[in-house]
Parts: sequence; structure tokens; C-alpha cells
Amino acid sequence: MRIERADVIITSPGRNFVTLKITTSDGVVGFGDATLNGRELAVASYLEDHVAPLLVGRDAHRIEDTWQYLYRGGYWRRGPVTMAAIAAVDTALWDIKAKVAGLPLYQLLGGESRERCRVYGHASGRDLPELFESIRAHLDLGFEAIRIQTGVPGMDSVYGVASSSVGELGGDERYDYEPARRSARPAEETWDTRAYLRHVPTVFEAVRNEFGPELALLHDAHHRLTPIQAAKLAKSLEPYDLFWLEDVTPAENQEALRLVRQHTTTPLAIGEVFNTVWDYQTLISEQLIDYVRSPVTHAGGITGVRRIMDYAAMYQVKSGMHGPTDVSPVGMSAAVHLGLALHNFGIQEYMLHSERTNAVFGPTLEFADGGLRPSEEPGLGIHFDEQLAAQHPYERAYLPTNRLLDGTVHDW
Ligand code: GCO
Ligand code: MG
Repeated sequence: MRIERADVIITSPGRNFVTLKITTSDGVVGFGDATLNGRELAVASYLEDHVAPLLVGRDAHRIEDTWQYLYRGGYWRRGPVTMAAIAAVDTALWDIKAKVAGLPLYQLLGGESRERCRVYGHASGRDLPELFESIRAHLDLGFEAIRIQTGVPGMDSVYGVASSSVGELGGDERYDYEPARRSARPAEETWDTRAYLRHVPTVFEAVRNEFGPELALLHDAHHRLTPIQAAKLAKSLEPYDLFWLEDVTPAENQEALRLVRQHTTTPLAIGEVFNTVWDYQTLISEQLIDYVRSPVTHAGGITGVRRIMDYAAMYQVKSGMHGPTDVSPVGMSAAVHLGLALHNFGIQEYMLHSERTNAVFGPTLEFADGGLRPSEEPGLGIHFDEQLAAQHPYERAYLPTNRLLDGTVHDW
């Protein structure tokens, strides 16, 4: 079974997505997600101009060999553009292999280790009443684990907080936080670390008082703190028993997490911007984190993430794959198939896609009892509508940038 075509499809049903479609000589079609938020066209070009010509004529069954060929054969190592492109190829080939086998993909990955993948949703509010309303809406939907982000007094906009509450939105908009904005240039936000560190523990205290001790709560610091600030935050949140605290520092410097770990027992999750097992070497081997955030879409596909998770398993580190709206329904489906099979699955992030997005991708994940389960149809269970996709052309969009109060560029 040879690869006959590899087509890159860019569509923007509410937000931009890059999808790879591989077609074999037998007419079997597989899909992979290659969406890199705010840098979509770079991955599309990498695939179209450099990878697709190499795929035509290859044996579609040789997934590991193709992964190594694209990784080692490119000479240049790692990086989000390369690894998202490899991820798309890898995912599409797994989709094809499972379709040929006549099995849902998770069966080829070892079969189910659990009935469904427990998920967490995003609640946010500019203030406490809005946050509580958002938490209640998520509980009503059936979420049993919830990430909470709020506005901070004195700051105009803060990462993770929807700009309007549920009642103010109409049409296709959801009140989930959607960071990438369609504009010619990135929006600029301002950041005050001390105000943030003062405010967050008061929010968790209020939420625990209102919703009790059972609900699993998460929080994302989005790479903004120094190690000692991170330690301070994690320690101050200990009384509120977080499921995890995410991205407390920009963790390229993996050793920096030693300092954080020395001070706190709050569980830590890191890695949505990481893309290979080497980015985790110290974090995992020294047990400096509890959850790996890399998703299938950005870390070399099913093959790449399974490599990370097998290594993590030796150190009792679990998965917590990134699942914002910029991971397409193809990427989400791949994550849930893999999560169902992984022994060291932890939790899956789940931000609901808009109706417009779902209409294009035809995803078939089932949400019940606080968790996701893939469909039983062969492959990933994606029904991509190419004609509808073509009606939504790419629109330039950027993630925001961030500055400290004195104007210095800061991590966003
Ligand atoms: C998360 C993430 C996202 C990212 C976004 C960037 O934990 O879900 O931090 O909100 O900011 O996916 O593209
Ligand atoms: Mg995050």
C-alpha cells in the first residue's frame, strides 16, 4: 500500500486549522492535525514544500520508519514547526493503518486501559461572580475537573479569561477563552506579577468555600514566573489541593524546576510548548513534574507522544495532553485514542470546539461521565467535509504578546 497523495488543507471555521490528508494507492484516506497557533502557514509550507514530495511512493504501513526518516532525515532537530509536521504525517498514517485493520485506532495501541479519558474544562471570569457562573455551567455540562482563571484587580486583561460572560455572547461564540485574535498584529497585554501572586490564592479560597473539597481544580500560570515566584505561588496554593499547577516557569531551563520542587507539594504540569522526549529528560528523570502536557499535534504524533509517555511511566509521571481549541478535532481524536490505551494516562484538557469547527471536521468523540471516548469506527473517526472547509479561507491571527508595567517584553 503506497502513499499516492499528501494534501495540506487550511481552513478557518472560526479559527485557523491545518490538516494533512494522505491518500493511498488503495484509496484509503487518513488525516493528521498540523495546526500551530499563530504560525499555521509555516507548518503548511513545511509539509507542502518539503515533506509531501518525500511521502509519495512510500509504503504507508511503515510508520516508525517514516517518523525516523522525517526526523533524522531533515538533519535539523526538534522545534514546533518540524514536530507538528511530523505529527500530522504520523497521525494520518495511524488513521490509515487502523482503517485498513478495520479497528478503532486505540485497539492498535494496545486496547483500552479504561472506559473513557477523564477531562478538564476551562472556567473563567473577570471577577468571582462571573467565575462561579462559569464553574456552574461546566458542572452542568458534566465536567468533574475544572481549570480556573480569573481577572486580577488592576490588570485590563489576563491570560485565560474570556472577555465576555456567557450571557453577553450570541451566535457561534462561546465563552471559553480563545487567545488567538484575527488581526494584522498581535494584541499587547500588560502583566503585574505581584498583583497576580497576591490575588490567585484568594480566588482558590473562595472557590473551595463555594464548591467544596471534592471538585478537581487546575490553574495555568502560563510561563510567567521566575522559579522563586513559582515556588511561592505553588506553596500558597497548597491548602486548596490543586489537581495541578501548570507552566509555572518557561521551562526550557529544566533544572530551574528543582528549586520549585524543593518548596512545594502542589502537583506540577509542564510541556504544551515542548515537542520531543529530550525536552523532558531532566523534568522526568528527576521527577520534577507530575504531568506531561505535550499533545499528539505538536510532539511528533502518536509515535512521538508514546515515546515520551513510555519514558515518563518509569518515573510515575502521567499524561495531561494539551487540548485547547487550537488542537483540531483530528488532534483531539488522536489524543483520546492514545489516552484510552496509555497505562499512565492522567487527564485530558477539553475545550469545546465551536459548531462551525465541528461541522467541518465531523468529530465523533463522546463526552459522558466527565470523560471522552472515541467512536468504534475504524481509524480516528473523522469525517472531514472538504467542500465546507473550502468555504472558510485562512485569516491571519496571532496570539497576544505581553509586557511588564515598565514596558519590558515578558513571556505571554
Ligand atoms: C492551555 C494553553 C492554551 C495556550 C494556547 C496557545 O493550557 O490550554 O495554555 O490556552 O495558550 O493553546 O495556542
Ligand atoms: Mg497551558
